[in-house]
Amino acid sequence: MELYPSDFKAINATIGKIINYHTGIKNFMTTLFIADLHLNPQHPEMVDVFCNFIRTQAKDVDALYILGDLFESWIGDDYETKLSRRVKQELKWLREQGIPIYFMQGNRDFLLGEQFCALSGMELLPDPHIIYVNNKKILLTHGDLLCTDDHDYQKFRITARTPEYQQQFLRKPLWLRRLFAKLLRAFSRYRNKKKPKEIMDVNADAVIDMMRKYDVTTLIHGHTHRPAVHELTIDGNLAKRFVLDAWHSRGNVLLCVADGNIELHYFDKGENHAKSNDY
Ligand SMILES: [Mn+2]
Repeated sequence: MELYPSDFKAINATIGKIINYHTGIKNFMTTLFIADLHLNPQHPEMVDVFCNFIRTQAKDVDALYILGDLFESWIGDDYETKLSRRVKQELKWLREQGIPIYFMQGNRDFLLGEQFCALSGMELLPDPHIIYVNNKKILLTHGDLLCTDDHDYQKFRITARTPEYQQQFLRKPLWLRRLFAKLLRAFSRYRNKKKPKEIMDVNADAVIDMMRKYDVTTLIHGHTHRPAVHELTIDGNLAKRFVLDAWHSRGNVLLCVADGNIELHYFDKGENHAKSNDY
């Protein structure tokens, strides 16, 4: 009888499953968090990094959380592009491997809705949202809600998140939506350049208010593109705020591992779990 490498892999996987079933030990106890990938057709190399991340790092974990701005822009689930099709296929593949995928909308892709989520095997989460990982209570948010010093943006956010605004926008023809998104992006880039840098970060009181409201000592978010672990004290308790980085020229993922530790890892295409020192 001749055995092929793929046979060995299948046998190994089966034996692993049998052992895990009988011992009750799972060999994967890791939850992944990513945000701010800003995938767009102008940077196909980052789409490759994402696909490679899905096929390697994400395929053996407990769950994958995408905390917003997966796409640089999103004008409706009915607008399919080469990029959105590829991302959908990758996510669907991951879901078929048994990995639950959760998606929270960002400020760029807040129109990504139930339809795309269903087709790609993702569950849509509200923002903010509480989860429990390895008995640790964690609050998840994209991060833009915390930037309360940016009054113009918060005003726009309230309007843009109403069903009326969204329905009205989604009823427009695709060419008009595309044009609108382009103009909006140009305006926001121009405005953001003029805004002081502090305004673009989270407001310290907004962070404490949200963590107190949800009674948590762990918060994970993205949006600001300022990766860090912030330690703070809330009502006498030590709390931590984990901030993800954007996927500028490489990917990054927060790993919540079995012992409750949360670590940030950077990686390029083909590189797995290359731990970074700059976090
Ligand atoms: Mn964002």
